[in-house]
Amino acid sequence: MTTSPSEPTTTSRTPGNVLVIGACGQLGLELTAALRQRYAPEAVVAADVRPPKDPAALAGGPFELLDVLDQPRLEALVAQYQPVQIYHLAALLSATAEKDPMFAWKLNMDGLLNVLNLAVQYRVPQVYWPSSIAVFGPDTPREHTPQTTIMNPNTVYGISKLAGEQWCEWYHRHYGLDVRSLRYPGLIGYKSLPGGGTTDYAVDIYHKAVAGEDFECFLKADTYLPMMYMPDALKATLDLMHAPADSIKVRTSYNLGAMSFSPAEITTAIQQETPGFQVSYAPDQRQAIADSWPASIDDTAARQDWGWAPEFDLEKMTRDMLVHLREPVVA
Ligand code: AKB
Repeated sequence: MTTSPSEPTTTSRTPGNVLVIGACGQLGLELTAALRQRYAPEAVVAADVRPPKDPAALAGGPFELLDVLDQPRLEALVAQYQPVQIYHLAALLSATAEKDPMFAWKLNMDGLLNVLNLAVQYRVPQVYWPSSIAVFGPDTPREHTPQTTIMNPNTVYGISKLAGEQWCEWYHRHYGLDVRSLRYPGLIGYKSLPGGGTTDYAVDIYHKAVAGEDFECFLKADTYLPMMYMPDALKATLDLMHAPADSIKVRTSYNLGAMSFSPAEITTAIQQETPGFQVSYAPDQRQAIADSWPASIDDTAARQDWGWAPEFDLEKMTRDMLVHLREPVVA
């Protein structure tokens, strides 16, 4: 029987251990769960600088405390587990990085270089590292932003992601390291919360709607940004990592699109399901970050090279988010 690369099949045969760094973050929690479903749970090692707030969230497989800036500790884990894949997700996101630029640069750059160097040293077959739409800046064409275009990011986060993309390409070219990357748009999911990003409003708004409260949005009503539902982001990540190496033509990072909407549009979509939900607007410093990013993304290269196709649009995502957020919490 053949299965598509994105099908979550549990198998007792694993290719080896997988290390997820930053496993307690918004993407990390869900990606760890998806990898544990796909492989044997005990083969997927979750690591983070702090344990998960809810211990049940990462139960079922190993957890290791790890500050990715602590190179000896990272090396000890790589030597111990000999991972066949490292997913390095730990980073400071756009809004937080602007508040602590030096630490953001250190974490986002030194963390990546620690991982890349150890991957070369220990012959780790594959590394995944997320980039972001933040690599683009105010000079970039905003609509259907192409894969290759003028970049000039003007946030610390964006500068670190653009530099990181170039490092990934360099390690691939110099060492043959199979490092792969996606430029995520804002990620929206019901299982985990984002923190410190400019796109976070699009998660918070659902929680307020379900709680029966009004929402105050930190972006203007007509601010369009590229967004993606978490199941699509997980599918994209796993499909990319399981695509044949010779199909991966972009060794910096792939543009990845799914949907694009404004706060006004997501409000309307929620109101279809939750009449009476109210939103007010109080733009803060995150507005300038959003204004410097693309409104929509051209992801032709990802579609052509490894068959990317999203499943969720705004309406489908909204129905799914509200259904799941309204589910009773099982004690
Ligand atoms: C952020 O808003 O900083 C992130 C991102 C788009 O990379 N969600």
